[in-house]
Amino acid sequence: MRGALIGCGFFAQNQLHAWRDIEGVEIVALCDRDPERLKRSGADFGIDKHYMDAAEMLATEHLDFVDIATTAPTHRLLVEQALRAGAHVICQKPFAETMADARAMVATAQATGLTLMVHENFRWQSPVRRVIELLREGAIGTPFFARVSFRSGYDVYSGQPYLAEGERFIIEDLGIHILDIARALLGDAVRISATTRRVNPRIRGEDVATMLLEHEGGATSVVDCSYASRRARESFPETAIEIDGELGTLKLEPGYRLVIECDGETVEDVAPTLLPWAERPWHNIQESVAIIQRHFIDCLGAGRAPETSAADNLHTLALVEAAYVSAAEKRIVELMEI
Ligand code: NAD
Ligand code: 89V
Repeated sequence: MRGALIGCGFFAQNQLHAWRDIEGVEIVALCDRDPERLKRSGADFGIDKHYMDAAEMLATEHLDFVDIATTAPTHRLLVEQALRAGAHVICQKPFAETMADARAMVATAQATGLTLMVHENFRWQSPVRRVIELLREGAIGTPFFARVSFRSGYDVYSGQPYLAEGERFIIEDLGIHILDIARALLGDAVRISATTRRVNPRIRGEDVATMLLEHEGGATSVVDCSYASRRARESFPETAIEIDGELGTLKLEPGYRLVIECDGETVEDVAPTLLPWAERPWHNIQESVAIIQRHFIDCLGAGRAPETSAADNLHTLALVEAAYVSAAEKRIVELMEI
C-alpha cells in the first residue's frame, strides 16, 4: 500500500517508524509546510518525494492512504482533500476543533465510501488493551464502576510547546484519550459533569480535570487527569484503571501491573514492548502507534471499519465538548445536547 504523510513534526516521527515496520506498506511521499522538517524526515526515513502543499501532493501521487499528523485546526481541509483525491485517511487526534467539522468529515468519508480513522491510540496501548480484552471476555462479569486516571508532572510542553498556548489544554489533548478508554471499557456515556483548574501559572489552559460519567446501561466512571501532580515516582504516560464488576475487580496499576481480583488474586506483568526505535518513558505510546497503524492496514485489507473509526470518535469528541460545557456552566451535561 502506498501512503503519504502530511505533517512531519514531533509525533509524526513515531508514525514514520511504525509505517516502516509494517510489511507491504511504503510511505512514498512527505508533506510539510516547514522545509527543514520535510528535509530531515525525508533523510531519516529515505523518502525523497517532498511537498510543501498537500493539494499538489494529492494531485501528483497515486496513494492508497494518507496519514495526517498535523494539529487539529488543519484537519478538516486536509482530510477532505485526501478523501476527495480517493485515499483512505488516518488522522491524528483531536480529530476536529468543533463537532460540526467532525461530523462534516465523517459525512465526506461516507459519501466517498473510503475509510476514515482517528489515530486515537491510548486504547491500543498493550496494557490497556489487555484490560479491555479481559473485560470483554467477561473476566469480572458486568462492570458497574470504573476509575480511569492519568496523573503526572511530566514536562510535555518542551516537546509540544503549543500545549502551553491554547485556551484549552488537558481535556482536549490528554483527557480525550482517557475519556476514549472509559468508552472502550463501559460503552458510550449519556451524561457528564466536570471540573477543571489551572495549577501551572506558565500555561494558558487547564491542566487538571475531574469528570464523572454515566454510561448507557447505568455504569459510572470517574475520569481524572492532571499534568500538575508532583510525585516521587513519575508514571508518565501510564493510565491507571480500576474496574468493579459483578464478579470481581480489575486493576491496571503504575509499573504496568495488572491485578485480577476474582476468586483470589492474579497479577500479570503487562509492561509494553520496548521497540528498537522507541525510548522510555514514551515506549508505551510508541508501541501503541505501531499497533493502531497495523489495525488501520488490517481493516483496509479486510474491508471492515476500524474500532477507532472517525464515526466512533464522534462520541469521544462529544464527551470532550460536553466536559468543557459542564466545567464552564457548572452543570451536568446530557450528551444529546452536543
Ligand atoms: P507539531 O507542531 O510538532 O507538528 C505538526 C507539523 O505539521 C508541523 O511540522 C507543521 O509544519 C505541519 N503542518 C501544519 N499544517 C500543515 C499543512 N497544512 N500542510 C502541511 N504541513 C502542515 O505537532 P505534534 O506535536 O507532532 O502534534 C501533531 C498531532 O499529533 C496533534 O494533533 C497532537 O495532538 C497529536 N499527538 C498525539 C499524540 C498521541 O499519543 N496520540 C502525542 C503527541 C501528539
Ligand atoms: O498523547 C498526547 O496526545 C500527547 C501527550 C501524551 C503529551 O498528552 O499530547
